[in-house]
Amino acid sequence: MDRTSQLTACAPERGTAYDPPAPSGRPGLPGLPGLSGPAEASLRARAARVLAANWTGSSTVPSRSLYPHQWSWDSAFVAVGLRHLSPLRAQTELETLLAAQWGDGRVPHIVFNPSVPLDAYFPSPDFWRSSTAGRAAGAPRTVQTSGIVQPPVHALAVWLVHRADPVLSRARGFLARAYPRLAAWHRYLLHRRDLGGGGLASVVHPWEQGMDNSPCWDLPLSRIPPAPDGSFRRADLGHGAAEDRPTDLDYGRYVRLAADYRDAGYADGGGDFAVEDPAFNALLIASERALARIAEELGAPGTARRARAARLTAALVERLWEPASGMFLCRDLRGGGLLPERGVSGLVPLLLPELPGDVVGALVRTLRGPHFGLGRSTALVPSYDLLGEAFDPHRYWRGPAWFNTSWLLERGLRTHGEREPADALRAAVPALAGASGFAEYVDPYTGEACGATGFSWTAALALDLLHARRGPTVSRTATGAFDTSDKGGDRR
Ligand code: 9WN
Repeated sequence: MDRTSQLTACAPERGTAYDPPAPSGRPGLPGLPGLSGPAEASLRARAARVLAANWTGSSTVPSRSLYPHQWSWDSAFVAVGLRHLSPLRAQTELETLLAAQWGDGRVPHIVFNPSVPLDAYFPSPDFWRSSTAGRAAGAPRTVQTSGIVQPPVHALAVWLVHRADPVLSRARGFLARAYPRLAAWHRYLLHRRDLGGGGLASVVHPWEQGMDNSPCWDLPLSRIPPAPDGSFRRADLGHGAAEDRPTDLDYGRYVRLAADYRDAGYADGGGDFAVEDPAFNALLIASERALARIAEELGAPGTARRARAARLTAALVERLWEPASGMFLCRDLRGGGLLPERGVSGLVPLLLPELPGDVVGALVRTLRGPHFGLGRSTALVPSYDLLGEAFDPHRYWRGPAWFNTSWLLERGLRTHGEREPADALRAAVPALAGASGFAEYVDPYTGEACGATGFSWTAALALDLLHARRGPTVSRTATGAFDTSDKGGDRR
């Protein structure tokens, strides 16, 4: 791709009633100005309006137009931001999701809202047929869901939401009710999804990893015969620009994979796509550490969970670390090897405090070097290698920057004492979120809005980092006193 087309403006979805106006002018990248007090207050208010507009009464849709149901990892990120506005709504968000958990422990990637018309999103409930096709796997009867999963950020989110208001959390028994569900969720991933036998969880569909259209999937996906033309109707093209979305061929393959999984009763192990992904597993490990804290808060020992997190970290390094690339890569279990593409997923393990020092050093160099350009040519982390052949600054997960991955890497950098780049990300996330109208994602070079605007996790994570700029989390203890014990890393 030549540089001229890299600078072409994204074609964001037309504004809806939920989209707050973005200030005019381009954000200056990568040196973003600090926010003045009034600008910060106005940004908070705009972010809060996005979350209020996307709230359905029991959960938050990622986008009213493009994604009109509840999505799993979106809800976890949303709850992290909502906790600063309403700890009760944040708890409810996660409880609504966990209530749709299947008997085998999986937390579905979509919980469908029955009042939304079937043609508003594809694949719709009549495609997944969870309550019939998923019966053997224990799909709930009262709510329709998809049958695949998304990254397990939930225990981390539950812990952070609890920390925002421990008094309310204890009064509602929030942790006590969430804990068994989260434990079953992790059990499902660690047992049913250890398809490679090395201890890590595998994803069986690109949508499960959350970075749907990443070039990391091109090779494993190329083996999948697409669903026949005309056998499905995409709803996403009615909202987004076709040139920014996955191609029809890739969509056909997504549909085929999902239909095969459904037709096998959502039983694990037999599918043609199985990949061990660094971000998915890093989030599982971070969440396992959060589960240890939750267990301790409930008066149970967390030691076994901490030991498991340490073992999983070692397995992650052993199976997915690639020293020559200076980052983690995906392992294709059906093709038998590490996939060479550099996706942002391979940097996310920076979140983990027990990573060996040489791995941390190499990850930070890769993040700031020519492949991701952080602090040099980019202010947010691109979703894919700036130098990769498949790089496209506008196409879904093939180059643009998403706000959730930058939020995760801010946390990772801070965990390892990399204060300067962490501070820069802490400033860039809210500034670019506001300037883009809380876009779903942005061009990594220009910060221009792509995809939906008024996107929930963008607003939520901007709020969270605005809050973090004020200093350590201050929350009430059981006695009503203020507790300032959170000091960064996984205490945040
Ligand atoms: C499929 C909701 C979801 C995000 C994913 C993002 C996109 C869906 C789609 O939207 O995926 O799950 O239709 O493209 O890739 O990360 O959770 O915001």
